[in-house]
Amino acid sequence: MKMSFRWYGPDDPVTLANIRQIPGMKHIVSAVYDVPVGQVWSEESITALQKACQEQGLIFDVVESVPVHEDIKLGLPSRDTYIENYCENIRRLGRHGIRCICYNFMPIFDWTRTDVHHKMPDGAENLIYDPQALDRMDPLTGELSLPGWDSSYKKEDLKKLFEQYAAITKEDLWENLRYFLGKVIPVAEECGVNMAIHPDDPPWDIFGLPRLITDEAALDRFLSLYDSPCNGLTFCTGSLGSSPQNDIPAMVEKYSAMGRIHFMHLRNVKWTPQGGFEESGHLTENGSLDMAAIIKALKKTGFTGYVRPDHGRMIWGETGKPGYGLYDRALGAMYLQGLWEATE
Ligand code: DNO
Repeated sequence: MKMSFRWYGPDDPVTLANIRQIPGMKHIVSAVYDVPVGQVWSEESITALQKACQEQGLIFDVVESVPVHEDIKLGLPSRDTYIENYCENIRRLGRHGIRCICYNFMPIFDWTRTDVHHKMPDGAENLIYDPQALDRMDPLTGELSLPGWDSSYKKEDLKKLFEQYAAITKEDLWENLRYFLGKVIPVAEECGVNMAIHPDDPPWDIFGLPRLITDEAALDRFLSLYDSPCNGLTFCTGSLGSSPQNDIPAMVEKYSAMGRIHFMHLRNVKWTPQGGFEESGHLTENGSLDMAAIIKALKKTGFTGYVRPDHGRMIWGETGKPGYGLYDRALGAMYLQGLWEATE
């Protein structure tokens, strides 16, 4: 496995100089953040990221994310222009040494939590999802601040998007995903780039919006939409694992054996009696997932793709982007590498 760390670019309070000091850390996962969704990334911005990583002895070869414009998900006539821009981004990134692109196909909202500063008994802060709290949130009237949330939306844009999604079914969304893959995967193949869809987080519908990538049946269906090694997965244990119905070690073993996992997001979650979850420390005993069994499944299937320690808690007084501080993710990286070494 290739150990990587997500870095939000020069504005990230976590610096590359910090990241390089984490033992075993070699690869950087990043993105160009100053371009609106759907536009082409400038060669200069990509080169600048690449250069900054090289200067710290790190390799920038994974992008998370090239976001998919809502018109593509909605299947609007304008989608072809946005898909062409997407393909151009794949070409440019491929030329700059990017081997894996992570993206998602969730309508409007990316990952969603109901509290990103939840105090744990030990004083750490974590992120939680409480279904009752979600029911009380109204994205159209309330002041919304979600972690994976594009804050550039105005209320009226959002209202229009909700109306547009009300007119499409889950099957329409699958069809729009198939159309997208039909155009981008051949380009990815030519450029030697692996596309890796991120599962929906949480893996169920929210705010009445349809979500697709939620369980094993959905992953099977997704992979069969375009049968190419380049059409693969970001297997996020915390996203799929927040549903107790998903057997995470078995799913990891299955898709890794097929060679269709290009990127692993590794973190633990703890299910709550209310049907929600808390993001716990990475350790198996902290949550509901068997992290050692997941690593063993990767080892058994000869996994050589990218791995990153996913969300950490905020500990030791650190402040910053919820889920993306330095300290707890660094602890996660060490724990995961320890498990990996123990399997050798
Ligand atoms: C959350 C992340 C997601 C992920 C996107 C991929 O922490 O894993 O926001 O980057 O869903 O497009």
